[in-house]
Amino acid sequence: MEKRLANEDNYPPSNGAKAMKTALITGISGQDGAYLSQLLLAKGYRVAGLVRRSSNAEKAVERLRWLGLEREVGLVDGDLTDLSSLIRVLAKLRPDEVYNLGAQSFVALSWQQPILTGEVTGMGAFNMLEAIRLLEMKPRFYQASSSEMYGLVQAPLQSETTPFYPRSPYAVSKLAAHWITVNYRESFGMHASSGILFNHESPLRGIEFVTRKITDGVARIKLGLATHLDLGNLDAARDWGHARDYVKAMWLMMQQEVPGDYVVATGRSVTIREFCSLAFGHAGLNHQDYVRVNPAFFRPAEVDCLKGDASKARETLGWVPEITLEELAAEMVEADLRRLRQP
Ligand code: NDP
Ligand code: GDR
Repeated sequence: MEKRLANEDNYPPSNGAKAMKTALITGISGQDGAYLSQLLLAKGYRVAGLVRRSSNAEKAVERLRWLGLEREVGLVDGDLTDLSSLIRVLAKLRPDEVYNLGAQSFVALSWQQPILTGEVTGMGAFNMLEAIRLLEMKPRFYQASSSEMYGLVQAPLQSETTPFYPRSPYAVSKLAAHWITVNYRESFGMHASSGILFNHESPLRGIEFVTRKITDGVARIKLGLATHLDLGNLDAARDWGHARDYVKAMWLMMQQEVPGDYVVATGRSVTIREFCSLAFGHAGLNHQDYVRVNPAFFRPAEVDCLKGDASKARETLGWVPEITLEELAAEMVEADLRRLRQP
């Protein structure tokens, strides 16, 4: 089978239709990058993604392949920590929209690699914005901000006006990236928007994140491949949505005449324990029989409870989440059962 490798010779891609706009996605190999590619291709965009060199180029297209899109997008070599690569890629592609999704995105790891996290998750956004400014280009810019910025929450329901209190090197880095996005908008008139997205999951979620770890664990236990599942703090609560819904909000932000910042959330917050109950329940299992608390997964500083107020996104963008948490958990468990049953 022909493989689309991370090589600029693969550009420009063909999606079979006359391209309307060109979008550049950093983090295209990640969960959101895959779903955003799917959405933009369906809208007739030419989609290009920045990928890091890896000894295993197949990894970069794994999620795109899951969605049947690995031949539909163009992959260009680059790294958010390398300003010169961003300048080269922007000058070559001249995108209409830039979605900056690339990050070291695993909160727990950010205590072990705080400097790398700062350089990629924080400075990466500085680099991309600066590359755009130096080239005097005018693409619309989306920054993947995070509900983690609220951290030790200052209000029970978090909106765009709630003060931030980051609780991890990841969240501190995201906050820097968020404010530089606001600052370049205010300083240079850039069409730069920041989506403050609450947790969103899918079958394409990385296995290290708690929802996917749980649904993979459920599938393993169901199929007799494991006897239990070790987790950390079961009392933390998150406002979980589906990634497919959330990438729509990103695109909608880029279509507004006026850039801005938007909270994207469902407004429903449930504990890890409740998510376990849903996921195990979907497979006909009782989570209390299988889940063990292992302090090795506790974090040095925890974000106890997040719950977002997405009124602005609803009123301005017309965005509402369509997939319920029950549907999300069921889809993830089914996908993991299918994966593990494959030879
Ligand atoms: P993933 O972890 O699935 O994907 C992260 C992406 O960033 C991968 O494509 C990864 O590439 C890429 N990347 C990592 N380091 C670099 C680098 N140095 N240069 C270029 N690219 C790099 O994240 P998600 O898809 O879940 O999230 C997308 C973005 O949204 C992230 O910025 C995340 O922090 C943020 N976010 C996510 C939320 C969620 O709930 N999913 C909520 C709020 C914000 P590689 O494959 O090579 O590792
Ligand atoms: P989060 O997601 O830190 O919210 O960041 P994660 O799924 O890693 O943790 C959510 C909560 O679950 C608790 N938890 C565990 N977490 C993991 N990973 N593994 C466990 O075994 C476990 N047990 C309990 C955690 O303590 C935490 O409270 C995600 C990422 O996608 C970020 O990039 C993004 O910005 C935020 O969501 C919004």
